[in-house]
Amino acid sequence: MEESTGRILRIDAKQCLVAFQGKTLAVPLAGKLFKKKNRTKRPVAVGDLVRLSTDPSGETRIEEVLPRKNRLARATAGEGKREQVLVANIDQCLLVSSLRHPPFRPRLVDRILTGCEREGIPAILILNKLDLEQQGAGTPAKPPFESAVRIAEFYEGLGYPCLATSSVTGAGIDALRELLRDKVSVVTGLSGVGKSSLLNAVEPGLSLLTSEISDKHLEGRHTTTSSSLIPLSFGGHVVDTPGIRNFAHFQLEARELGHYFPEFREAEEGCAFDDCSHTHEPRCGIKAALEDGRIHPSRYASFLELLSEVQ
Ligand SMILES: Nc1nc2c(ncn2[C@@H]2O[C@H](COP(=O)(O)OP(=O)(O)OP(=O)(O)O)[C@@H](O)[C@H]2O)c(=O)[nH]1
Ligand SMILES: [Mg+2]
Ligand SMILES: [Zn+2]
Repeated sequence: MEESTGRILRIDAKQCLVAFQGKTLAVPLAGKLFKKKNRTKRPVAVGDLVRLSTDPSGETRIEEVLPRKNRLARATAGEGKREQVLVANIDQCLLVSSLRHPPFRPRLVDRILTGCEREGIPAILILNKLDLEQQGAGTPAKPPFESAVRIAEFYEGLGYPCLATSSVTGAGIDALRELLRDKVSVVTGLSGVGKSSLLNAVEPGLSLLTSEISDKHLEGRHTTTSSSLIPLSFGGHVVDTPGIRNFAHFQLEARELGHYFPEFREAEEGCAFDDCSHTHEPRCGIKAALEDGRIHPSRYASFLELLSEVQ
C-alpha cells in the first residue's frame, strides 16, 4: 500500500477531486473516515491536506485529514446544529459585497468577519459593482454604508482593508489580482454579489459560471453550487464558493464573542465585571464606548444579534 499527501480541490456528492503529484484524482467519499458520526457535516473540506492510500488494485482512498492551519466554519441552520467547514488552510478571506443590487448587508459582513477573527484569518472587504453606484442605479444602503467610500472608511477604521471593484468597468481588478497573487484565498459573500465574475475578470479564460440576480428577491440564484480551489496562472490559489445567506457560529461561548470585534477588545477592559455580557450590566466598557462613539451602533447591533444565538 502506497501512501502520500494530496489537497482537496472540490467535493461533490459521492467523490472529491484531489490534487496529487501534479494530477487531479477523483477519490470516493468512502472509508472509515466517513462512517464516524459526529457533529461535523463532512469530515473533509476544500483546502484540506489529506493522507491518501492506494491499494494494489489502484483504488485511492482518503485515510486521514492532516491538521488544519485554520478553517472558516459556520453552524448549519435548523435543529441539531452541526459544524460546516467552508474551507480550510487559507491565507486570507476576501469578503465580497455589492454596493447595490443586492444591497450592502452590514450584519452579514460583521458575522463573517467574526468567523475570520475567531481563526485569525486576515479579512479584506471587496466592494463590488462600483459601476452601479457611479450610475446612481438602485437604492443605496443607509448611512454610514451609502457609498463605497463611506463603507471603506468605516471598515478600514476597524483595521480591515477594503477595495472597490467592478467586473464590468475593470475598476480595481489589477489591485485584486495583486491581493490574490501567491496566496491561498477564499472568496465569500452573498449570492449574486459577483464573486465568480470577479475571478473571471482577474483570470481571463477561467469561465466560471455566473448569472443574473433575481429581480424579485434582489439576490443571486446560487449559481456557484460547490466550492472549488482554483490555481491562478499568476501564482496562488483561490477558492470560489457558493453564496451564503447567513453565517452563524458553531459552539461559541458568550464571553468569547467580544474578542472577535477588534474595537471591542480595548473597550472590554473597562467593564466592571469579568463576565460582563455588555447588555444590562452597570459600568460596562462597551456601553461607554458606544456612547462616546468609539463603537458604532451598527457593530453593536451585529454583536447583539450574534449574542442572541449563543447556545
Ligand atoms: N453591474 C455589475 N454587475 C456585476 C458586476 N459583477 C458581477 N455582476 C453581475 O452580477 C450577477 C451575479 O454575478 P455572479 O458572479 O454570478 O455572482 P456570485 O457572487 O458568484 O453568485 P453565486 O455564485 O450565486 O454566489 C451577474 O449578472 C453578473 O454579471 C459588476 O461589477 N457590476
Ligand atoms: Mg458564483
Ligand atoms: Zn461590558
